[in-house]
Amino acid sequence: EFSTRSFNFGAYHRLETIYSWMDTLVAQYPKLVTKQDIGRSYENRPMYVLKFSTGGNKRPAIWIDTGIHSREWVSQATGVWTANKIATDYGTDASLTSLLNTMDIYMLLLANPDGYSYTHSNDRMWRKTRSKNPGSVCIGVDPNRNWDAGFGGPGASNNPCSESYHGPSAHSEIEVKNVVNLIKSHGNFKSFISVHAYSQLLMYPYGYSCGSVPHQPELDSVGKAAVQKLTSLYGTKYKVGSICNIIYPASGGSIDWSYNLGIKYSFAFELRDTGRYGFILPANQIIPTATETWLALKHIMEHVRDH
Ligand code: ING
Ligand code: ZN
Repeated sequence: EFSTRSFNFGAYHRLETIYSWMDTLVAQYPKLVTKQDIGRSYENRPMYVLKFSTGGNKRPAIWIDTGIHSREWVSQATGVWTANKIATDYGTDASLTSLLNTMDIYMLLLANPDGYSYTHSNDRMWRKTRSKNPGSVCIGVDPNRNWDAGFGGPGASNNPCSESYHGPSAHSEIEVKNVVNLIKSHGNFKSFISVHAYSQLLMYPYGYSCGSVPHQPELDSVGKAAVQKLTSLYGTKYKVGSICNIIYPASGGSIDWSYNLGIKYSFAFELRDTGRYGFILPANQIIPTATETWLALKHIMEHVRDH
């Protein structure tokens, strides 16, 4: 219905628009991009992963998810821009091209599709999934407290009405389970990057503990170098550190789970801004945010490729 050339990357779009844009991207770059159905959401929406691959079988891979919290709209919008950037730069950007000659990139642009739909139809500030909680009138689980990593520990709530409700059990949320299944069955992910907003942070594990992970020095130096590149573009300032030390204790987060599974290069971004607009970041900041973030993503991916 539209070519990727006429798509407005500087606007926030509804779920259906993003899903149909994904089809045009696949149609335009069929040798590079495929769409994989990883299962359904609680409300039965499909969950699609874009796979960027130049061949091979289960090559070492990089995971990027956006929109696990539905109200963080600049995350999903950055994901869309980034997917387009990967497709258009392959073959012209030497660094990205060499990366894709040995590795695959997987992107889940709408990690919480029910929540995203709800932020358009009912409540712009919805964060959680939309699953029913038996015995409670409150809806939804925090999908970034639901992973099997310190599940139910500090920084998560056992109250279904809380914005950080961890859910009845680890991976109770089908949206989380679908990702867990893909990552585990693939078995060759080297990096797991989850994109949130806002606060301008680049974080590594752990959230469930304030102690250092074994690879803390390497993750910290990769993160700092990535952020230096991000800042070089427009001067946007970022802080780097472990989740627990730099933001707050948070158990059951996705990158703690991926790190404990053996995916060393596990990172989480908090994109713009620092609170002036917060979740309601004006659309004219989407492209600048995505463009600067790309420099950091590329730095991390290059480090993963070369190590
Ligand atoms: N912040 C994240 C949250 O889930 C985070 C911070 C990231 C915690 C990664 C744990 C792991 O609370 C937002 N804004 O959602
Ligand atoms: Zn978030």
